[in-house]
Amino acid sequence: MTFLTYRSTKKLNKLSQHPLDLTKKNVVTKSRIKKMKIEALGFQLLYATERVDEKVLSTLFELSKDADVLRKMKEMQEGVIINRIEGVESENRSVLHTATRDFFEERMTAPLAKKAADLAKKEYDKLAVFMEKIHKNGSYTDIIQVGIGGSDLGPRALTTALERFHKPGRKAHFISNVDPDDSISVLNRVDLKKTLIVVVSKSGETLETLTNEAFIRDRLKKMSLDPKKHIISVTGKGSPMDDPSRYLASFYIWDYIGGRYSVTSMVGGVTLSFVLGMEGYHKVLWGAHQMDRHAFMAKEEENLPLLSALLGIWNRNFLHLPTVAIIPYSQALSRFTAHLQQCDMESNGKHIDSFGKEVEFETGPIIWGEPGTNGQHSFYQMIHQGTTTVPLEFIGFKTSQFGCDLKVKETTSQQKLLANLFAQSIALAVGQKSDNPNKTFYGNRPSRILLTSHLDPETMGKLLAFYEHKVAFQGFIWGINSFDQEGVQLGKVLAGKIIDLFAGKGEFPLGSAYLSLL
Ligand code: G6Q
Repeated sequence: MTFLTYRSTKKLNKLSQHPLDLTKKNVVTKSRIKKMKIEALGFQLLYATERVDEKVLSTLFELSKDADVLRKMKEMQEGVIINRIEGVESENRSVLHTATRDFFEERMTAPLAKKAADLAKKEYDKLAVFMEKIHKNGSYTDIIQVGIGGSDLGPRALTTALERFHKPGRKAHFISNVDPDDSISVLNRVDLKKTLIVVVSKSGETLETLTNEAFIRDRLKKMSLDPKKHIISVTGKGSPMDDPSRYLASFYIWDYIGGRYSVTSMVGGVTLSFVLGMEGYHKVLWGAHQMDRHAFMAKEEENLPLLSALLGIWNRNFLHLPTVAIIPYSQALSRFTAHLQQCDMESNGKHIDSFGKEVEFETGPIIWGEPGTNGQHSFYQMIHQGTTTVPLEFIGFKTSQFGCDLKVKETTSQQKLLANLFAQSIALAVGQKSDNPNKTFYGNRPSRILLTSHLDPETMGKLLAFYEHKVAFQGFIWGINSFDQEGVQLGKVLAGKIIDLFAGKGEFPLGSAYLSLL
């Protein structure tokens, strides 16, 4: 059976002919808002403003059973080889990012998962010893993470989100782009004498990262600084970067940890433990681990990432909405949507299923977003009155991170922030009738809110894993492989050919045409 042939899919198709009209009187009511929610691990997922009724919901849960997603989630975490396309050449391996945080009391017992978790714990312990030395030594104040894509976005998002918890006097910087201005602007900001550089590349052969490493080595040399006292590597065993003699310290990751799922591995671990301390990084892992277990152990009806995945499928495949805006009402999460954009679009932007067959339905939507309330003063016009309906996923916190706030006109800034979040979800759902077409809001623009108390390292870990598993659940339902990324290869190959042209080598007529315009 496949997504299109499940009985539940057929039922949902019928139900989608007349989706719930949120603009009708007495639909979005106080009792609906209080009732349409699930709660777990300190999070509430509020979905009263989605276009679903009880019938649609129960059928969505049928869909999750038809696709057997809880079993698949468990199998993923056990190390079953799910990163594969049947019958054609593919990566053909396990997907075990959850092993990078599976060293708490309750652990996976399947041999592959256990082995992966043991290896991850070994790296974690090695990091703890290294960080202890670094902290004692006290001569490093800054760290620069050099990496791109999965080796940049997640670590950058979490480091930014947890700035409130950074140790005093510790700063993190990131260089990702091969644009030389990216390197130079960071290098101009730090005192390299007091700076650690962590070069992160799973493959050890990414053009941008190797170029930027060379850029930094050159700078260190010019300052008569020894790279071996400053540069740390994180890479795969046997990669071109796997040469511990060139680095102050070397850490490993494995091929079964996808780049975009690697935040909790050493890919994010070095920078996070530098700024948060080992205990802060440990809390992130603990949070993620709790969500990992919840994702396969909680019943369908109580499962946070699964419900979010199902509501997303309803919007994408049955209401045919092409995009999703993820809007955190939290400045700390200003880089989080960029990470989720990669996590979701690189995972589920696929045109074939796991059997190599062309899919005849829509897969991953376009993911984008910026924090609220800022977005309200920019693209919300289109969201409220444009011709494309954009479902929203809001993230909100009851209290601020710093706890430093001021009452202005009887309310705190945090209350104003939350007021805006709730107002938007209501306005988008119910709309506004008016005789003036310019002031008419059609409503029926779906949204849901993931609400929790505050953003700390443990919550951040949960939030990260919530989204990783939401993406995985959607892939399981569609029957696609969410864990490879062939789509980024072609551009890389052609860039290589054009780089050759710059170096006076090779032939590539279309590339030469561009070069002739320079
Ligand atoms: C993520 C992708 C991709 C990758 C980067 C960097 O899932 O595979 O974004 O992370 O291309 O790759 P390296 O870590 O190998 O340099």
